Amino acid sequence: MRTKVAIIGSGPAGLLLGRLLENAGIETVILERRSQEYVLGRIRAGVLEQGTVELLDRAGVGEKMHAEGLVHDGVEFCFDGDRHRFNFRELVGRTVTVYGQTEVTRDLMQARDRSGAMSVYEAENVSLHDFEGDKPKVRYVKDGVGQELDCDFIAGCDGYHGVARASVPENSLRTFERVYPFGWLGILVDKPPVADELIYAHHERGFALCSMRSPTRSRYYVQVPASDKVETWSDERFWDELRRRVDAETADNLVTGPSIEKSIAPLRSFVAEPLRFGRLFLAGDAAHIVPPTGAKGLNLAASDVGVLAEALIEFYAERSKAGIDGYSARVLSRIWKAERFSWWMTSILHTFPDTDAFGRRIQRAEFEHLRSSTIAARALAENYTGLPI
Ligand code: RFL
Ligand code: PHB
Repeated sequence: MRTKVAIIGSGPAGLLLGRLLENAGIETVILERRSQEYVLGRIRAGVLEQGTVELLDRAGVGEKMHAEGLVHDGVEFCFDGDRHRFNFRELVGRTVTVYGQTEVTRDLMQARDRSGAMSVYEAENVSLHDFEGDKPKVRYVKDGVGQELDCDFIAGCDGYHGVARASVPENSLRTFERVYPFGWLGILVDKPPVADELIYAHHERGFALCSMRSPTRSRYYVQVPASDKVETWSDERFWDELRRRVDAETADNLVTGPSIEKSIAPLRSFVAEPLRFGRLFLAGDAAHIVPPTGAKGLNLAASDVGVLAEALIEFYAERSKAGIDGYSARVLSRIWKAERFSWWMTSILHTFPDTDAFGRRIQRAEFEHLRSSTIAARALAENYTGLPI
């Protein structure tokens, strides 16, 4: 079998890259380890930057997002019960859209199904070969039968635990990492959200986030120690803890109910460099991880593949290697800025086991600066709504 671009992974990065390339007449095959249902069952990101919305529009999959997504002009911070709203539209003239990763993934999968492009789900033992030369190939097993896919390029869009980054010789890759001593316990509930916009709450008991998926479906998170097990968190315990970390008005207005999903996500910052090895590219979570505090993971995945698609389209149209040669440096510049923002948001909003009284005063001073200085607030708004590529 032969294709132009073999894409490993059917998450948002792989699916969006596939869509952008197929729209330009470049044939792709997506190989995904899991089933389609499994991929759609993962509850993850909720906030899309304006640039991500524009890219999904360009890919021709924006219709449902515009019909059902919630455009938010700002977010609120709640620091030890004191609330402050950041109005992004006023500060930087930009907004974000609340539309779940599950929906983005479903829209992209449906568009791919309609186009007839090939996706292989439950592809086992995917392995990458000869990407340092001109004729890379990918081997995999489907229904017990070994397969080989010849291609021009391989896009590693297979997430943090994928095979693509692991296939790169260790001495060709430099990695940078920070692991945080806590995770986010998240629940999804079919009840209306407590507020019109997201509330990021700092409290000495730990961080909390009030988010949403729709006018009738809410998503809430509380910071928990990295060692906590989800089984020890009954719904009641979760709601009690959330109420203690937000202001009194929010606590009173919470509409609680049985959780329909509950899971703990560890927090990590990670970057690999470079992101191109001959004819193999890394994009999305395969290349970098951010803690979810800045809502950047899915958005970075989208901007990576936006740049990669442009580079590959240029290669096929003009036989120019300029775009693919520049891919790694171009995306890493934006990735590091998003890493910095996500690390900073995490640092000011969470309670760290080793934070002393001095550290707590510094966190408070960050909040006071943000709420009293339009310049500081504009920097927050510029980063949250998305830096240009
Ligand atoms: P994904 O989504 O992990 O998809 C990778 C796919 O590759 C498959 N795969 C393989 N396929 C073939 N062979 C192999 N050997 C393979 N190994 C793996 C996997 O099965 C999977 O289907 O990566 P991608 O596409 O790069 O997308 C990245 C995003 O999923 C991620 O960055 C975001 O979810 C992060 N994130 C958030 N991002 C935001 O922009 N805004 C948010 O509000 C936000 N909130 C979050 C988040 C992530 C969270 N968790 C659970 C990590 C909230 C949470 C709780
Ligand atoms: C979410 O709704 O899942 C969400 C929102 C904002 C974040 C992280 C996660 O920063």
